[in-house]
Amino acid sequence: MNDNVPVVNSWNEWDPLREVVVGSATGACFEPTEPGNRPQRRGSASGTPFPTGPKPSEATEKADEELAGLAALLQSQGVTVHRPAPMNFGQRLETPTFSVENQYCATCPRDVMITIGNEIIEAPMSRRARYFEYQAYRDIVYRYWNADDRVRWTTAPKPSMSDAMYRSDFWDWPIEQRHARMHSSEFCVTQDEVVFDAADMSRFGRDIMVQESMTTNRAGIRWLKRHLEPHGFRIHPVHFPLDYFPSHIDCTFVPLRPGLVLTNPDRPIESSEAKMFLDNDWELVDAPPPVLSNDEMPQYCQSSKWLSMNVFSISPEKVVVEQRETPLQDMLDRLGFEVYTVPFRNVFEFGGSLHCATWDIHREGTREDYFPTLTQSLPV
Ligand code: DAV
Repeated sequence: MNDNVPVVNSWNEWDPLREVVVGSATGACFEPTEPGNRPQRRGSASGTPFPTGPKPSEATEKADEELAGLAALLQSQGVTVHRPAPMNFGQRLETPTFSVENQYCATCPRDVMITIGNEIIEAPMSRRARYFEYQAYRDIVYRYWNADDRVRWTTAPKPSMSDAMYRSDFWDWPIEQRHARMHSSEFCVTQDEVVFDAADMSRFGRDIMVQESMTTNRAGIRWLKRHLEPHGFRIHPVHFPLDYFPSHIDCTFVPLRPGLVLTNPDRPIESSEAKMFLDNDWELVDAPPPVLSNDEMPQYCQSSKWLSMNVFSISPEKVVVEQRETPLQDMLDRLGFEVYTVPFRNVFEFGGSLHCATWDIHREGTREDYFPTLTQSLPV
């Protein structure tokens, strides 16, 4: 690696990948019902109670096999892969402001950890069961932090996660009420404390998109603005008004290389927010329909069928897509990408697909300005 570049260095979602963390399903528990989350079974079992406690070893073993397959593919591309430390997710949490029966897993580092240039940020998180998830990555963070004093490390303020932080009736709102209230971005977390999950961010060099969602509130976006803008970044809140349950941006708006974003046809970006992309000659290309319907997703999976577009870039030319998503593979092939595939459906019930299950720590490249019209419009 080039000695002049800090060991932590990742400015966008697509530059050539050198070091990454791939999550693990080992020791995972079912996500508990809590004010920030109401897990439901899918398909014919919907309506029957959601299981609690540790996931069966058969499920975690199948997911771990697929995660190992992703790790092996990345290694074969010359990428250094790290894995999270084991944690006891079955442990009940009792804190001064909340308690929860068990924790979740370390399958989706993307939700908790983010690299912004030479800085690692640990997100506050929005759910009780995920409050301590950052601990699975602390050994990794310390290794980088000890190795290079140019590495910045920030842990964002932890919210109380007390009952008052949530709108407890959110999950029962009828769809009309949800529609009416989402235009003021009212979801299950209130605006009183700083709340964000790292996966609501998408990095485009100087510019970072942050989705306002069930997992990221306006105070969270304000915190990111105040923290990052003095260091030369621009934070852009983004909204996808047809998504009634927005959580994490990476099944909705997925940049693949400079000038190209994979978009979700069910969830177009707010038109005023599309402007900066169109003004700077970015193409927004809709993903094809996913192979599975929402009802066909694995029974305990809480994500939508749009996990199909949760792809992971090895470089601006190479992208990893879930093995059975052939319509998307064909489209990316036509767009000039070299498409790599791995089976990953057994990971879905652990919180996501390929982008969710990774956290890139080192990509080649530097911070670039992909939106020159924004810079030109700055006062001189
Ligand atoms: O579309 O269901 C899932 C994101 C998982 N981390 C969706 C978003």
